[in-house]
Amino acid sequence: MNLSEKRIKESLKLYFVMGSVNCLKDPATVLQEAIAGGITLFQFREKGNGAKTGYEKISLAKKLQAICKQHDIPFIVNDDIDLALQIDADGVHIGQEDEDPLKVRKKIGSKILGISAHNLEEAQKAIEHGADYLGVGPMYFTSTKTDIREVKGPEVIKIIRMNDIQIPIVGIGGIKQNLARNVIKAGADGVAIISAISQSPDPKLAAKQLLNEVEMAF
Ligand code: 3NM
Repeated sequence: MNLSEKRIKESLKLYFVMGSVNCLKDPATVLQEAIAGGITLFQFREKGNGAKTGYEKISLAKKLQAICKQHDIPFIVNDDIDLALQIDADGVHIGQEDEDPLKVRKKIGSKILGISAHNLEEAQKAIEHGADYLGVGPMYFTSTKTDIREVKGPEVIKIIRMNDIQIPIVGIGGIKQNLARNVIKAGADGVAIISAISQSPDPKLAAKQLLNEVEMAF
């Protein structure tokens, strides 16, 4: 899938990110419920203690990808470029500590490339390196990711936008329903969420409420 910048911005509105360790029940069920609630993009992020590897990881990726395909939700793979290529995912998301973005771009061609950035300098570099969108975080404190950077809040997105950077941006980290609005108001095109959806007793309702907050904030 080669999405235009406009379509990428639209699909970032409610970006659900997860892997099996983030879920309280079967990840396929969680994803289906989140889709029913209105998520607009999905990232498979199979990381952390107890994460699946090898065949099990590939098998889960394919299962979740098939669900996304049924509902026309683009499927992004975190970090694992080989997996993204093997299953023909719609894109990849990499962090500052991952593989060189220029090399990744060569490998993935026109697939979507998302890059994590934590400040203006990293944002500028990511754009030079061919990012299609930026994931900026952590917006708020989160215990979902252990190696997070200093929390600087939505202010970082404001600074990036003040420097005339128009690239699609999604805020990530500790975003709950009552905080989504601040992230959009700061200039993000959407919010990326793990636990507020994956750990909710009702992922469909959680997604619906988050989407509503985001849409009201534009
Ligand atoms: N990246 P939750 S914070 C995957 O700051 C990830 O770049 C972050 O999970 C960053 O929505 C984070 O549960 C975890 O807080 C997001």
